[in-house]
Amino acid sequence: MASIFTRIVNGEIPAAKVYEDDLTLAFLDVNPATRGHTLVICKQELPTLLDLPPELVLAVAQTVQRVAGALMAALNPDGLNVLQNNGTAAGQVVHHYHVHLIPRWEGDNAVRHWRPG
Ligand code: DGP
Repeated sequence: MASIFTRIVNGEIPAAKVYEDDLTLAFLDVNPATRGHTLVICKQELPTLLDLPPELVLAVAQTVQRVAGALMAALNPDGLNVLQNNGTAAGQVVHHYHVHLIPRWEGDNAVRHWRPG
């Protein structure tokens, strides 16, 4: 069965898309830790970082950098977390490779209280 993120890629489930290219997609997290919490995925359904070929590692990293810049420009946070979970034991709930971009403001305590999933 296709992952929930593959269903977003295919347009079967709506998402607030932030950026898209041939290999990657960025959209807002449905359970945001802070305002602007965004996920960057590779469109191909691969479970973890360890499963990606080098060209997809690069493509996702480039999209992460691009979207990070856009979030900083749009929301003017004090900082930005880039987080990524691999495997259930590490907190990964959706087993389709993705990177969390979480804008941070001084004193927000957001990630301490946020649990992925
Ligand atoms: P992780 O625990 O790293 O696998 O994080 C999965 C994230 O995916 C979690 O923060 C919530 C988000 N998420 C799950 N289902 C959906 C969905 O259908 N739409 C969107 N936009 N985000 C989702």
